[in-house]
Amino acid sequence: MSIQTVATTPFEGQKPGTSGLRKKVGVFQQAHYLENFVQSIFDALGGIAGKTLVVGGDGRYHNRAAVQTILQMAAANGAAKVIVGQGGILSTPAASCVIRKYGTFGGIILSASHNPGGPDGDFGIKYNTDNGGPAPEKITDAIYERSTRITEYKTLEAPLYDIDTLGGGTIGSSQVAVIDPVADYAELMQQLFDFDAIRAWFAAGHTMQFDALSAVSGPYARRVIETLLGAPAGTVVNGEPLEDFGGHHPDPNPAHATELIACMNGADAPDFGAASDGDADRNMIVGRNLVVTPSDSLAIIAANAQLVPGYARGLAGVARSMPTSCAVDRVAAKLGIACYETPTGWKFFGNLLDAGRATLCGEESYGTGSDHVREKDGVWAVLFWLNLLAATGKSVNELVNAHWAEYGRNFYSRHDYEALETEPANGLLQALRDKVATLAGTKLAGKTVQLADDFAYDDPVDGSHSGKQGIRIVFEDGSRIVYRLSGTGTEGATLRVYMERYEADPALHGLETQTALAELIAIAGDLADISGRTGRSAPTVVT
Ligand code: G16
Repeated sequence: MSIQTVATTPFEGQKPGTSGLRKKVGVFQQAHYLENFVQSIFDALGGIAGKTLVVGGDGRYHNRAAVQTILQMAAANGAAKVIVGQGGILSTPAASCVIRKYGTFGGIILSASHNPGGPDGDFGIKYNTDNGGPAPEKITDAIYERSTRITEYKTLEAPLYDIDTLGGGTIGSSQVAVIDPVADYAELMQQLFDFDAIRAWFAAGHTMQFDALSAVSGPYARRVIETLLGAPAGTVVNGEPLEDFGGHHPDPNPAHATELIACMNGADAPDFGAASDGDADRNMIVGRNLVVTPSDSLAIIAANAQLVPGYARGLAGVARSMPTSCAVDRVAAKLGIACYETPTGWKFFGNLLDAGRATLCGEESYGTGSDHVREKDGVWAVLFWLNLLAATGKSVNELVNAHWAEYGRNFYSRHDYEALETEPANGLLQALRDKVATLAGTKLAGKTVQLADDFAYDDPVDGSHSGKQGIRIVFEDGSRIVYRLSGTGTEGATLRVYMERYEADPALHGLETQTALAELIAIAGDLADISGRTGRSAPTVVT
C-alpha cells in the first residue's frame, strides 16, 4: 500500500448548497471529482492527521464506491481512525448520533437526501462537525474556496476494504471500525421515549404503517418499531434500502409517498401512518384521511412535549425556519419560551441547540428534530408521535383538532416550480427584491402589506450574518407569502412559494387548504408574474 499524491485541476461549481454538495451521479463519477471535494474538506479543516472521522451514507447508488474512496483518502491524509456504518450505511441522524457519542472530529455523510437515486439520479456529500451537525457556512465557504484552487489530492493505493463485516481493522496506518449502523441510534431513542407505553399501545391492537420508501430509514424503523416496540412484522413497508430506492422518489410528502396516502385514506386504514426520506432525516405524519403539515407537527410536538420522558423537563426554546408556518410561535408564546426564526437549512439551528437556547426545531420541508442530535430526525419524530398517541390515548386526528381548537389553525401550503431555467428564475427573484423596499404600507388585492423584505439573519450566538434568505411579504392580518430558490435541486432552478394564513374560527378549520389560501395564491402569482416569467401555468408539486 503506498500513498499517492495525484495532480488535479479544480472543477467548477463545487459549492455546497442548503445541505452539502448535490449533483447528478454522473458528475460525481468523473475522475477526480469526488476526490477533489474530499481533499478540499480535509484541507479546509486544516488537515485530518491523527483525527477520527465517521463515514456513512444512505445506501444510494455510488454510496459504496464513495465510501472506499474516502477510506483510502482518509488513510493517505493520516486519519487515526475511521468509523464506518456496516455496508457503508448510516442515516443522517444516526451519523450525527455516532459523531457525538464517540466524540469524533467530524463525519462525512453521503446522501442527496430526498432526491431520487440510481445511476441517473442524484448523489451528495456533506461534512458534519464535532457537534454532529452540518458544517456552518464559514466552513462550507472555506471548502468551496479550497475546491477552486486545488492542485493535488492524496490517496492510498489499497485493496477495497471489507465494509460488510463488523469489527476493527486497518487501512494503511489508519484504524477502521465497521459498526452496526442502528445500535447507537436505537439506544439513544430508548433514552428519550416511553418504550413501555408505546409497546402497550401496539399490544392493545393499534396499528401503523411506516413507509421507508426503499431508503435508509428501513433498518432503523424495523429495529426500533418492529423489534423493540413489538409492532407486527410488516408494519414497516418498503423497508429494504435499495440503490435506486426501488424507483421511489424518497421524499415523504403527499405528492411522492402515494402508497402511504392511499393506505391512510382507505377503508381499513391503520391508526397511524408515517414515512421518511432517502437519508431518514425527514418525516411525514399521517392520520386517517389527514396529512399533518410539518409546521403543525412541530407545534403539536412542542405543545405536548411534557408528555414525553426525554422532554418532560420542559423546553428551553423552539426554532423554525423562516418559511415554516408560525403555528409553533403561538405555542412558544403560551409556554413563555423563546421562538427563533432562522434561514432555511438545518445548519442554522446548530448554534441555538449547542447554546441551550432551543430544544426543538422544525422546518416546513418535513424536518423536525431536537437537541438529542444536530440533524433533523425522521424516526425520532415518528416515535414522538407514537409516544403522544400512547400517552394520550387519542388519535392523530383528535390531537390535531384539539390543537387547532386551542391555538387556531395556520393554513399552509408550498408550491414548487421545479427544473426552471436558471436565468428567468434568478430574474424573478431579483425583480421581487427590487420591489420589496417600496411595498410596505401598500395594498395587494385589498390586503395591506405590513412588512416586505429579503430575509436576513444575524445568529444570536456567534453574530454571523446571512443575507438574501428569501423574499417575504407579511400582511397586516398576519398572513404571509415567501419566495425563495431551493438550494438542494440539481436541475436548473426550483422556485418555492410558501403561503400561510391564520384562522381562529373553529367553524372554518375544516376548509380545504388550497381553498383557504386561494386569495394568497393569486396574489403570489401576480406579484412575481410567475407564469409570465417562467412560462409555467401551475406548480410542479403542491404540498
Ligand atoms: C435540506 C436542509 C433543510 C432544508 C431542505 C430544503 O434538507 O437540511 O434544512 O429545509 O434541504 O432546502 P431547499 O428549500 O433549499 O431545497 P435535506 O432533507 O434535503 O437535507
